[in-house]
Amino acid sequence: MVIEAGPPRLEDLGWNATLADAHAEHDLSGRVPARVVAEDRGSYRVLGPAGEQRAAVTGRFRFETNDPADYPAVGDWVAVEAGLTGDTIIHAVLPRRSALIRQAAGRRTEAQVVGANLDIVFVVASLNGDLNLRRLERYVAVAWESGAEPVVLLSKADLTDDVEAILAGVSAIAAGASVLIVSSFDGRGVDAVRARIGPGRTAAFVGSSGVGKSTLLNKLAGEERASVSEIREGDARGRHTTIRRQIHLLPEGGLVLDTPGMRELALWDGDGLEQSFAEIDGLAAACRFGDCAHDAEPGCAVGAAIAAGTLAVERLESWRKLQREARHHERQVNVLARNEERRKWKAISKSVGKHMDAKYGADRW
Ligand SMILES: Nc1nc2c(ncn2[C@@H]2O[C@H](COP(=O)(O)OP(=O)(O)O)[C@@H](O)[C@H]2O)c(=O)[nH]1
Ligand SMILES: [Mg+2]
Ligand SMILES: [Zn+2]
Repeated sequence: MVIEAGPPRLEDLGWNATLADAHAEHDLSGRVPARVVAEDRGSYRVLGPAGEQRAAVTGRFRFETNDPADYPAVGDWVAVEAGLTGDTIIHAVLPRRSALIRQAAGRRTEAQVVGANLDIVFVVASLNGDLNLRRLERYVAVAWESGAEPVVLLSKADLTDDVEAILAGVSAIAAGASVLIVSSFDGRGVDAVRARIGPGRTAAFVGSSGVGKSTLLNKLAGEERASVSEIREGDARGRHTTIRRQIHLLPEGGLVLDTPGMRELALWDGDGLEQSFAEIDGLAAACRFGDCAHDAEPGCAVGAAIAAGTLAVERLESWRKLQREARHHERQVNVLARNEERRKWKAISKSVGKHMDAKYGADRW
């Protein structure tokens, strides 16, 4: 690929005064800022005024960092130093303004940062006929949780004549997020998406695989950046062709993070639920009992809304399910945190003990 415009300026990548202050505060003299644009099992690509380079964290960083969520993630701003040979060295991660976090796949309870410093999270769902409102609801909750602005993108608009009916259902669960209709095939809505991103801003595309995220990215970029998996409509299980997460700089400005379809998108904590299910929270405030479980109690405003048909019972069920999930997860995290605390205190008291022994003799205290 021919690079015509040369390396981007920091502002094009989203650099701002807050980040500049953080960078100065960290006393990172001699280190320059760069943005992590790709990650693949501990190996990074960073983009800065020096162009795009391979990068790795220092041994010291590894030694001092226990929580996987504190490692650089795609979208992070990092302080780097050019290595004499080989990889650029990452010394520090600057504080994140927002982070899209999911529970890492598998059995271990671990936060995985899908994208950092995002301005907008596009939750993409296809209008091809098997739009799953419950799954969409979950994605919107995770998007709210990130601290970025969630926007629902209904893709493949060329495949349906019934946008209005679907739109009504989606708006009911979108919870304050705006909803855009797009088709990468006929071009509908693509400019609106581009306008939402805008120069210096970072957007992420999330959603099941096969919904058209990579195709839309290519459309926005005006060239093939990500490979598209050919799926037959009616067999919507797209193959995973977007292997790694990567941020792409758009020609008119703005950055897009394309993500592979995520099978397990569990809520990290319950923070996003209040916003995603704001109408249920609002109703609950009017229940007669403060601890109403909305389970046939007298004076239950949630039950009344269901009876009146203004609240869908499925919506209440998803809210309950996601809350249970968040609570379960919180418990797991607490157990892990306690174990970690215990381990730390053991180490500290051991070393304090040694220190006291040396100073006062082992039998003096
Ligand atoms: N009809 C229609 N098909 C689309 C559209 N966008 C993507 N596709 C098709 O959907 C399939 C999956 O697209 P892809 O971009 O790989 O989805 P991703 O997994 O979300 O990245 C491919 O066969 C695309 O050609 C669209 O706007 N309209
Ligand atoms: Mg893709
Ligand atoms: Zn109630």
